[in-house]
Amino acid sequence: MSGQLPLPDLPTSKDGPMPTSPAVIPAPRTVHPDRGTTVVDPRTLAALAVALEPWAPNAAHALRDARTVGPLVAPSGSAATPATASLDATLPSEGYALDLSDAGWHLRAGDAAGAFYAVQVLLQLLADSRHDAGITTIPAYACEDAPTYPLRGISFDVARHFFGVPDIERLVDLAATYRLNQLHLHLSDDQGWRLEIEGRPLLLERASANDVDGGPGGYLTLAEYEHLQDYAAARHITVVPEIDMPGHTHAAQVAYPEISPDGEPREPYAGIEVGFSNVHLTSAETWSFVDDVVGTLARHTRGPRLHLGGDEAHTLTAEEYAAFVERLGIVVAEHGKQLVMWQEAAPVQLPAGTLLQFWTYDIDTSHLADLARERDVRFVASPAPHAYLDLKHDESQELGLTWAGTVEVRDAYEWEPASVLPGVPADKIEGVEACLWTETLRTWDDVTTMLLPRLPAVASVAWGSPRDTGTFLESLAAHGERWVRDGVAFHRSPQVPWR
Ligand code: TNX
Repeated sequence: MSGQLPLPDLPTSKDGPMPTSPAVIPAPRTVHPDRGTTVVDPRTLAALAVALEPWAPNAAHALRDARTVGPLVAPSGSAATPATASLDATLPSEGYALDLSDAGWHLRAGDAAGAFYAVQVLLQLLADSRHDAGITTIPAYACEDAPTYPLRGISFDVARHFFGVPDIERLVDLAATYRLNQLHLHLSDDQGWRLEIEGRPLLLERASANDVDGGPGGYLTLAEYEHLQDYAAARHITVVPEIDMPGHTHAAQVAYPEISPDGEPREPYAGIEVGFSNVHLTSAETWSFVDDVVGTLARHTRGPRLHLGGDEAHTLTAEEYAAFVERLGIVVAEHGKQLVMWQEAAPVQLPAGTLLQFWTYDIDTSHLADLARERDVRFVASPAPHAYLDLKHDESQELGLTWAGTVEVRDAYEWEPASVLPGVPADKIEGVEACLWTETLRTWDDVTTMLLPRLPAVASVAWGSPRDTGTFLESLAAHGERWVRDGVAFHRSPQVPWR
């Protein structure tokens, strides 16, 4: 876990003319003022990758995929700009410093993750490079940077509509660009079950070939799940799997009717209602099922955390809910993992170190401050009006929901985690997670249309970037050019001065 650094007071540009700052998102903490440009030489890039390889191989690998605007050739008749890359123990975990000029390209980082993030910044500069008379240049950039929050995530609902390995990989790539470090996969819901579970073959046979509107559905095998974790780890991203209980369980009940309160068979569900299902709370059948599920997740998840849902169990009384969730916490602890739950679980006695994910103001939040003071719990901020990227950008957008209003790019950018969780002190906030639910999203283009340009906004909040809306929106315009080049669908928010 990285330490929390105080944010420096940086001047903002709100009053002056629009700056033409390099389009780096999230903006680093400290960026040195305009120092002109530096020539991009492929030999310098290669030397930097070689220097990174021994201690930051993921960063070296990412750098070898660097792309520039126009062909990249070594300037004739001159020696290459030298490059160095070093591990610097004085920098915080995930922190880094870059100093790029024609005198030398220098990278320092507190650890391999920091080096990876430095390279992500460099890749953004290269993607926005200038190419003139055969010479490629980028700004002579120098910055020092570290994240404020140790957890910076994106959650992806592959239960309402299934998205498989290639799409999840693409999402990991996008998350890495914006220096996120957690991918939370929502792997079960009323409409479908999406992960192979040892000893429970009927989950895949009976409860996965369905999604909202009766689409084909799908699932991840455990081998695919392991592969995705490797893919994510190579980008310094940890996967947190979520299986939702004790509500959102209709699909599980289709597969194993004996875990239902009435034990009756059920047909697959293809609607988008929430809050109507729950498992039998105390039966041996249910708890043997829970043990199989948590056991499989624990054995096959590399990261320390398992998310067990706990949201919208509207069919239960508070006492029934608390008894079930308390026992769930014990099972997860017995399997050696840390628990994450949606905020509804706040009143329940949960294992020390549990993370509670805040998402809505629609349920009573008055107890959160007491809880933060009295118990060993920490919070993840996913407030729907800012971080729910499945909500429409504006009323005219066809995709998306509106239950918590609309979320324009400025709404996703202009907020502070410590101000949105009522009464919770900043040091109890582990981080920020953007959420992408997929009731209305069917294709990868739908996914990126909702994520872009808002994921970079939430990522800036999660990183703890010094906020400057004008500069940020300008930077998005530069990133938009790249999305156009790469054929990535995005929402042309009228708030962004697209180029
Ligand atoms: C609320 S967020 C839900 C999800 C829906 C989402 C739609 C949460 C913990 N529950 O079941 O998909 O809203 O925005």
